[in-house]
Amino acid sequence: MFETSIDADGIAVIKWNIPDRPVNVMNETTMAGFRDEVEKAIADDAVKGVVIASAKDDFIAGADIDGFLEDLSVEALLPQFLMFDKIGRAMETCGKPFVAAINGHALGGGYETALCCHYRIAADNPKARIGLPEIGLGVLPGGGGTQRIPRMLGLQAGLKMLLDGRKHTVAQAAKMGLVDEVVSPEDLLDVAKRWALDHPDATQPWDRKGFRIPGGDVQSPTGMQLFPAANAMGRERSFGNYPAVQAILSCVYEGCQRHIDVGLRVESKYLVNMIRHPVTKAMVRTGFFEMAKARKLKGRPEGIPKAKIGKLGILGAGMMGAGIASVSAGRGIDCVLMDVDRAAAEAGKARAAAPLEKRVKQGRMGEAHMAALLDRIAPTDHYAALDGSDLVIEAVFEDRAIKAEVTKAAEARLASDAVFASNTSTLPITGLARTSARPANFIGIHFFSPVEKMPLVEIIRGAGTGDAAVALALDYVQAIGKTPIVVNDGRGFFTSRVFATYVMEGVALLKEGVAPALIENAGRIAGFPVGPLEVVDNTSLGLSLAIRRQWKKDLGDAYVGHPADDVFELFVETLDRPGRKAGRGFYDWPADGPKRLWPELGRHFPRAAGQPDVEDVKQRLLHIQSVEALRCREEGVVTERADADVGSILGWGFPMYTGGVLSWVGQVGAAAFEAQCHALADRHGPRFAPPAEVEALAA
Ligand code: T1G
Repeated sequence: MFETSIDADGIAVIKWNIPDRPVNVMNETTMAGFRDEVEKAIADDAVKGVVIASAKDDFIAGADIDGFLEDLSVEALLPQFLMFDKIGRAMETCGKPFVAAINGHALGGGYETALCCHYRIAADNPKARIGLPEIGLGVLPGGGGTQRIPRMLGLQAGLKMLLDGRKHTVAQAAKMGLVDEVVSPEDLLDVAKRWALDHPDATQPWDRKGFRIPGGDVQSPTGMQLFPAANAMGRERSFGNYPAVQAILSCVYEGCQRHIDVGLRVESKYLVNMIRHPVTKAMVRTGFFEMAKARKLKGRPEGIPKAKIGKLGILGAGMMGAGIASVSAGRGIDCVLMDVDRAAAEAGKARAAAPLEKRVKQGRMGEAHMAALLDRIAPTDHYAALDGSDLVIEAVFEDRAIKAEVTKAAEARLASDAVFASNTSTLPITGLARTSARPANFIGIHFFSPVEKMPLVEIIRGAGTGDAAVALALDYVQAIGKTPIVVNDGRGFFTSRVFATYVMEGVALLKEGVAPALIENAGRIAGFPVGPLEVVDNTSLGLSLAIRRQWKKDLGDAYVGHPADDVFELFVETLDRPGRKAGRGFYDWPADGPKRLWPELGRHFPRAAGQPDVEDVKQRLLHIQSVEALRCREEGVVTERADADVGSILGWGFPMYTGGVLSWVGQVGAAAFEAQCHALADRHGPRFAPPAEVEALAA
């Protein structure tokens, strides 16, 4: 686990090298081993100083997240963190200099180990990330981070770093003062040893007489101004959905008023509570493990060689087609961007260039890089240019006839193993594949807008889609650096179908006379990026109306109406308020000012006498989506809970504290969720009635 050596000058180097783990992680076993090495070095009179280093590519990746999903007791957890605190204080106060030689990732407890050293030297490794990302896992920097960072950076800068949870590059870390020096990788160990030799009496600032927190203590005027504001900002960002925000504020507020030894105990107790919290379990399971598995294509069909996408054809140079071209060319894929005529194709290429030009202006991309990327996008108006494409994605109008025409013409140019994909957001793939000469190579690859920003891609298997096409689609999504989920066919697939229920429920609430502001704020307080009415303004009421009408036409008598249907008709056909593009929908969207809810909403939907509680509205907006996701699971549209959870969080911002749209059922408790949904169904209609096997479907 540790390779310790002592050189002729008496400098001990303790190298982390945890066996059978891809990175160095901290758990009960490895921390006990580290404690033994540190205690030996401190006790050995021949040792004049100590360098903490790593034999792996990373330095230390922090606490062993594998253990976070176990149901550990306070009695099992607390001693581990108190032990780490003891090691850290021994390193700081034993009278020998400790230096951290940070060769790679130093995250969470890994960076906190470096914080217990008197000096931190980082190798200028562009891949390395340094920071305290714990809040992103639902926990807090409990290895001393909440006590040492504010004492090192000051309360305000310290709180910002702890609440941001960012993983910084070495350059950023040096600029912030998180590391003291940056050297070349080959010089790292020597410079670290030299520092230890040159600083035999090193001490930590907080161990020096008269130490004050830079910028003012907690009870100073600065501190007293800071915490109320920090509290309010914390609440505003999290609406209380993320307990770690409050816990971090409390650790800093309570711990930094006391001696660091006491502060560290305060912190350990908050950490243990956070590790055991259901929100942490949900965030770690979905936000760390499931998303990593999705990025690593865990569901990829077996035995199919990796596909290399050398050439991509894109049909339709509109916003989506241009975005697909931009992200694909950005990852080195040659793209043919086709539209009805050359001018339209060129306009599409210009559309693809726009976000890149913005990045060049911001200094985030070089001119040459942008030019090289754009050179990979070839605008065209003829199908022959598609020859040699490994994959073609159509992003033409949501019109079956147009899609059929381009499918036939494009397939005629493709090799037998090339794949044809539709970027349709709602039309069933199986139906579209009927116009394909090669249904086994026909698949859905559904991007989200804006393509450059949205991390999720939904891959949809039609009834005839073959494994080779699924594997190629997955390899393509991985190649462009996005996260895929794989779902089976159905109207609206998984994402469009479930997300639509959020919007529709918001409109149903409006129609019932619930205050529009209450609806919108409840959506945000539940954790969604924007309220349901704003979502439909952005995506356009006209589109919602058209989709609902298409469903009605396709389903005939099987169509189940929704209270929102006639609201869309009213707004689009009577009131001429189709949405944000027109400057008016449920909101007014003035060109020169902030949006505001249309003041006339109350005239069309008179305010109900008894307004629901915000918790009731939150529950309706969350549960309606989980019920629809359960139905998707029951119908086999999604077969893995992880696809539903990852797809909901990355696809439309389902709040991370829930763990995702299906995990939310588990967090509420399947029995309680079922009872609440039946009560909602009694009050608001059968759309809330959950499928029979809630517990099994949510598991
Ligand atoms: N615990 C357990 N496994 C980990 C791990 C960790 N901390 N970090 C990485 N792995 C595994 C990962 O699951 C994968 O396994 C393999 O290593 C490669 O990871 C007390 C409480 C370090 C930047 O948040 O950010 O410390 O899939 O594919 O893209 O205050 O992993 O191969 O089987 O992601 O090069 C804080 C989390 C913990 C760091 C590397 N630490 N890890 O990224 O490789 S909380 C973190 C990462 C804490 C203290 C608190 C990244 C990485 P497998 P990978 P990568």
